[in-house]
Amino acid sequence: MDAQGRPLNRSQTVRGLPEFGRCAVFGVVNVTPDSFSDGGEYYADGDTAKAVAHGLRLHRHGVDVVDVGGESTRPGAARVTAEQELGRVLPVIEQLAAAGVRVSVDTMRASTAAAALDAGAVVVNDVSGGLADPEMFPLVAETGVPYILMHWRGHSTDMQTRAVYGDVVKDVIEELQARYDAALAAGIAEDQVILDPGLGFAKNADHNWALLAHLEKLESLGRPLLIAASRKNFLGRLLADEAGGIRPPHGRDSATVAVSALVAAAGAWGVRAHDALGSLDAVRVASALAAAR
Ligand code: PMM
Repeated sequence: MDAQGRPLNRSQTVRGLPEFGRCAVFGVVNVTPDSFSDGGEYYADGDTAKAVAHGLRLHRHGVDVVDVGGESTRPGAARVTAEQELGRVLPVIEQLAAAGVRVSVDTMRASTAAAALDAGAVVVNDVSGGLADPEMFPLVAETGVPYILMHWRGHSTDMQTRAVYGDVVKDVIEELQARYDAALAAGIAEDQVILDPGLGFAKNADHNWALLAHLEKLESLGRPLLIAASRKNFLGRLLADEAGGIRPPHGRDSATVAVSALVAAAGAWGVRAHDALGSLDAVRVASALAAAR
C-alpha cells in the first residue's frame, strides 16, 4: 500500500529509487547567485561550502533526495554557460554523494547531467522535459537513471509569453504525454520516468491552481507525479498584503508546506521544496491520516 492507502502499482514505482512509504521529499539546494527563491543564500563568489552544509543538514533530517541546481530558471533569467553550471554543481554533488546523500541534478544539459552522474548523482531533474538538449534523452536511456520530465514550453527569458492555454489541464496533459512518448521512443524505460506539471513555467497563478486542483487527471498519464510549488510567485500573490504587495519568497514557506500536505493527500508521488523539513513534516501528516482511514 502507498501512503494514500492505495495498492502500490507500477505507476508509483521508480526504478533505482526505494519505495519511500509516503510522498517523497526533494530538498532544493540552488548553487546560484540569482534564483528567485534562495539566490545567493548557498552560493556566492564561487564558495560552495554553504550549499554542501545545507544539503547535509537536509539529509540528516530525513529528506529523501537533495536536488542540486546551478542555473536559475526564474522568469526572465539569462542562461549560464555549461562551464559555469558545472563549476557550481560538481563540487557540491561530489561531496554530498560521498557523504551518502541521494542527489538529483537539476539541469537541462546532457553534459552537466552526465558529469553529475559520474560524480554520484542518481536522478536527473530536467525542467525542459528533454526539449532544451537533444542529447538528454539518449543519455537518460543509456544510463537508466530516474528522470524527472517536466512540462516546459521554452527558456526562462520569455516563457511567460507562452502562458496561453485553451484548457490548461488538458493541454499540459497532452504536451506531457507527447514528451513522455518521445522519451520512450528514445529508449527510456517507463519506470525511469517521473512527471512534473512544471508549476510557474509558462503558467500564471490560475493555471497553477487548476493543475493542483486536478492531480487525478494528471495521474491518468500513468507515472508518478512530482509537484514543485515551493516559494513560487502564485503563492506570493495568494498571500499579498492589503495594499496588493506580493509576499516575498521567504514568506511563502508555510503556504508551501500546506501545498505539500494537500498534494500528498491527493496522491502526489513527491514534492520538491526549499523548506524541505517543513514539507517532510507535512507529508508525514498526510501519510498518518491516510493510514488511519
Ligand atoms: N522549479 C524550479 C527549479 N527546478 N524542477 C522541477 N522538477 N520542477 C519545478 O517546478 C522546478 C524545478 C524553479 O526554481 P527553484 O529552484 O528556485 O524552485
